[in-house]
Amino acid sequence: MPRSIDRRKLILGGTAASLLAGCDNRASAWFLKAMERWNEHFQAALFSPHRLAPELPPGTETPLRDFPQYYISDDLPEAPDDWTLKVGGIVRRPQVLTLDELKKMPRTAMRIQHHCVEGWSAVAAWAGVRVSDIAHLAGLDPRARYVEFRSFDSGYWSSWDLPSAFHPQTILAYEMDGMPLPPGHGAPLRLYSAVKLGYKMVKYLTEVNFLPNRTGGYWEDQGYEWFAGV
Ligand SMILES: Nc1nc2c(c(=O)[nH]1)N[C@H]1C(S)=C(S)[C@@H](COP(=O)(O)O)O[C@H]1N2
Ligand SMILES: [Mo]
Repeated sequence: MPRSIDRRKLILGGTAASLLAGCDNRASAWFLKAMERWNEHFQAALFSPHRLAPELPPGTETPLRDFPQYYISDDLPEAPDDWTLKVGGIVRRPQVLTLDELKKMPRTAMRIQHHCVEGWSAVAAWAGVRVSDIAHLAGLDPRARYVEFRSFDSGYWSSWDLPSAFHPQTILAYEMDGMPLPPGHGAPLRLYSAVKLGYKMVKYLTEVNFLPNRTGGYWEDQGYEWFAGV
């Protein structure tokens, strides 16, 4: 009896050890991908498009000077004078929107906490246009399942599942703490959401593309989790 238990331990131990040590790289890569997919399904199943994240009371904002500014470019990304937002992919009415046009659309405001995977968090009040309102304006094709966000910051980008993008607390923000979005935080327009980690919230937006297929992102293509729900 003790001998057969030892044998089982040995077999299990051997399999786990070869995966962990990366002896068989293809097998362990496959295993990690499978785990990520499983985890993503699990998170997507827990995710409710109707559940609102708690908002924070006025006065809880992190002082602006203490709210970190992250961009991959060497220098502060600067919007061109003729900046517009292009809305495309599989939509019936592709759009090219100016900031004024965006500001005339229904406004959504929220005061929420930011979570960066690097271990910091901060609070700000954001205001802008819901991604769902943008999709409505552009006439979303029912085959769309994902949406890609692109920026003028050295090609930084990300892609999202539609339920998260259409959550009522997912907006394209042009205002932070009652002021025009500062250059360090993504001026003139950035994605902001209560339901995703920091790296999903693309700043310095140029394009929103609704797609039938899932793509990647700047950090996602380097191994960061794709779903990245909060
Ligand atoms: N265009 C662009 N968007 C971006 C990034 C970036 O480098 N470039 N960094 C992401 C990361 S990792 C985080 S945590 C947040 C940081 O937002 P903040 O600069 O307003 O704190 O922006 C996200 N969006
Ligand atoms: Mo981040």
